[in-house]
Amino acid sequence: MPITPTKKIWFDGQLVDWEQATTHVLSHTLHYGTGAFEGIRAYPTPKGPAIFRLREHMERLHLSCKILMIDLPYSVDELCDAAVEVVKVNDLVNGCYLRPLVYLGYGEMGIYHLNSPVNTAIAAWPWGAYLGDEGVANGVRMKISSWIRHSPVAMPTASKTVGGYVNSSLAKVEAVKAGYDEAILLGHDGHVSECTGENLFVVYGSSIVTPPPSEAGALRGITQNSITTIARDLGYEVSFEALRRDDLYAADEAFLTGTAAEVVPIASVDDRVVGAGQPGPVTKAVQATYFAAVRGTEPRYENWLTYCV
Ligand code: PPE
Repeated sequence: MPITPTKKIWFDGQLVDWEQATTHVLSHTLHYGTGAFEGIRAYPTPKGPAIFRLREHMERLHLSCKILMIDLPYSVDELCDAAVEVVKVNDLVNGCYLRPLVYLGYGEMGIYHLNSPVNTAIAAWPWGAYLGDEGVANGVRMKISSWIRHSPVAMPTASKTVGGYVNSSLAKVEAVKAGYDEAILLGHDGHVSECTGENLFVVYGSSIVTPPPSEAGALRGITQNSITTIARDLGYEVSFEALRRDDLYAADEAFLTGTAAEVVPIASVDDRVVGAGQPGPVTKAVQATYFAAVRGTEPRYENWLTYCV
């Protein structure tokens, strides 16, 4: 999806012009993929723009770096302050997507990375619905990928590692080329893991099930966590259980969750229509509450917002 440039990017502690936030071709992460990133959204609220679950995202960035043995030189508080500054300085009053990136820069070549300089950037720009407005409203067509998710013994799946997204790109391109909107990846043991940039939920009646991130080799999604809380608050039962491919075909409803994608109904999986092929009542209820929470119109979840005013 195209990027709409804004004015400033936070780069190693300074606000620099958008065009100046560049790196050398011999930056370590470009060659070996050892780096970590986040995806965060800010939304307009009645009290001004607010970033959703900012602290949790910056904590996960720290965890990703710890796992990769990258010494992130900014604290969670400093990164949170920087993110707020980026939203403010770019006048992103209608909301935006924020992309923090920690990468290894220019200095050394060779796989051993502990002597490479660490660079940290936070960019932000307006970004629409990742899987399209039509997908958010009416659902997306999913395909089980021929690529399996990384085995957690091959890649640390709890870390949002730059290089790990090669697996996602392969699956995404395969699905789109085959005429679908998005891919679902099975894990190394054949259980459902996650999508290329989203977690997945299925609904049986009024019971909601999602794969346990650690066992499934999936990212521990912050949206997955928000939806679990919201659904339980709405009175639904939510459990973390391993799912097989045919459990998806048997579902009454299904949806995916992620910061970029938000909450998107699944219309079909491998051309098997999910439920009635239209977003079901449980999906619609959690989706509506999620959109109210991020937009600051559901007071119960106001502590998830960091105002940028
Ligand atoms: N799984 C993967 C593999 C993943 O990349 C994401 C986020 C999630 C699950 C959901 O996590 P959370 O955002 O905390 O609910 N993917 C980010 C990057 C997407 C992209 O394509 O780029 C995002 O949604 O910002």
